[in-house]
Amino acid sequence: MIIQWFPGHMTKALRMMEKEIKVVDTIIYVLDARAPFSCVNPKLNSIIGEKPIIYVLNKCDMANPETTKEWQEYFSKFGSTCIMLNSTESGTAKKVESAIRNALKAKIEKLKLKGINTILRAMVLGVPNSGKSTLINNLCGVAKTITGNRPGVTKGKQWVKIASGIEILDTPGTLWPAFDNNQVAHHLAYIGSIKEEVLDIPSLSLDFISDIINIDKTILESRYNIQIEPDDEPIMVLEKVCESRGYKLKRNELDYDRGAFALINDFKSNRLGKISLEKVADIKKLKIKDRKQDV
Ligand SMILES: Nc1nc2c(ncn2[C@@H]2O[C@H](COP(=O)(O)OP(=O)(O)O)[C@@H](O)[C@H]2O)c(=O)[nH]1
Ligand SMILES: [Mg+2]
Repeated sequence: MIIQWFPGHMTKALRMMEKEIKVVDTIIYVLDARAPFSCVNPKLNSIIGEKPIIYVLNKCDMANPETTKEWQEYFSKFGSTCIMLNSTESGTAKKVESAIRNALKAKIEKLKLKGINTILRAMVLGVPNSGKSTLINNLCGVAKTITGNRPGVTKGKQWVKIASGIEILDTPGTLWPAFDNNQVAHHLAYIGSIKEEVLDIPSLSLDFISDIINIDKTILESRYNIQIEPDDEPIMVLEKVCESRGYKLKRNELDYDRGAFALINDFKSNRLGKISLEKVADIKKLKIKDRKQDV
């Protein structure tokens, strides 16, 4: 299944980022820990330029902890730092705040010598559904202060004060016009970064079955109480899921669509356990070009 999704509002968002980047001191790059490499948007490289980057491996509660640790080491080499977060958990804000202050230490020191107490500005970037807004809400806590639109820029975009001297800008999730490869597009679809309406879920679920079996077939066996044989085609696995769950139509036919949606939703809702779709060792396999992070 070929996946493509780059609606017009994303081009608009990229333009907004291009404008705003001028007043930004650092980038907070939110990646879904389950597929961090696929979350790196090659379109953003030229916008970010040389600004320091704080990578956030978000949703780390949904990913394999050892794999996430490897990704943390990997991304630390490219950014100022890389932190692992569960943005739905309170108290994670401190990690981000100190990462910002660390990334901008030199600037703060320099201005302090001149007696200036500057405001540090960070722009939050990431693919749709990576958890940008959740992270910002967490950072704001109860003391959410909307500082209002900055003059001369698009309406609706707001800088939010998160701590003394730190302001953050949320941005709409952005993808890129053509996916580097179809595996990347599939990972983005599984983690919910691509609008469901443009996806053929029954067909996606077959690719998903084959990808999950490659990681560990017992994930599906234990969740659906089924037995997967080595030569089972994905469609046979889907049938087993439908049988086991009792997803039937009239005349006892299997309800394939229901089974397909159940599989995809179970992954999205973390009901299949902590799964990382990508490992650092897979980068060569993903054959992703045109990225700062390419090895
Ligand atoms: N389990 C878990 N869920 C998260 C985390 N961060 C965000 N979410 C969920 O992911 C979904 C998308 O989050 P949202 O902040 O709207 O993403 P955005 O599109 O990047 O702004 C929401 O259902 C959040 O509750 C996290 O760290 N762990
Ligand atoms: Mg959002």
